Amino acid sequence: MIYNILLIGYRESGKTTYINRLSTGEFNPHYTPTTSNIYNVLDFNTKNGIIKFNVIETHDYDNNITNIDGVILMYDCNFKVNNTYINYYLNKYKNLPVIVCGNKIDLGGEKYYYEERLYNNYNVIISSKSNYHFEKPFLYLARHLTKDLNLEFIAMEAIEPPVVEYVEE
Ligand SMILES: Nc1nc2c(ncn2[C@@H]2O[C@H](COP(=O)(O)OP(=O)(O)O)[C@@H](O)[C@H]2O)c(=O)[nH]1
Ligand SMILES: [Mg+2]
Repeated sequence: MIYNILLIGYRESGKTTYINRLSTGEFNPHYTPTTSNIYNVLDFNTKNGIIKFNVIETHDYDNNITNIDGVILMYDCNFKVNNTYINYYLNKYKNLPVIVCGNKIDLGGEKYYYEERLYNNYNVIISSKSNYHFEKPFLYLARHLTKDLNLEFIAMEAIEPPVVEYVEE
């Protein structure tokens, strides 16, 4: 099963970094503005098999991207969020699972951390730098899209190194 996920939110909130971290493990400390939509496929393993997400990152506030199954709405939790901005997307995608995701908690974020409560159970605080709760947005979407609220991700099985036999000569 493959689900189309829209990744949208504030500029520099860390959307590109987040997806790169999940797909390659890399953390890039430099900011490169994203100008066009970016597509990435991410796989998550569950006991029921692999779930694939086709993630579309966009900066286009009024985008008309269709066939979306779920939304990650990202902000930097070290800055106050603009509720009009958040509510615009919550309303636009009200028929879909939307996870509001405050990134960069490793920088402190104490001041605006309370925003977590504003959006109840569909807000999560993460850090792409420290990996804090960084699988949670996709877990939330996976649970709602498969309608299995107890779903858990399991680690991908590492490929075993080949067994080498040493023969004494
Ligand atoms: N400290 C910290 N910096 C981050 C984190 N995630 C992203 N960044 C930085 O934030 C900047 C903007 O990230 P980017 O992914 O390009 O933002 P985008 O515009 O939303 O795609 C970059 O300099 C990243 O290194 C994080 O969790 N913690
Ligand atoms: Mg970007």
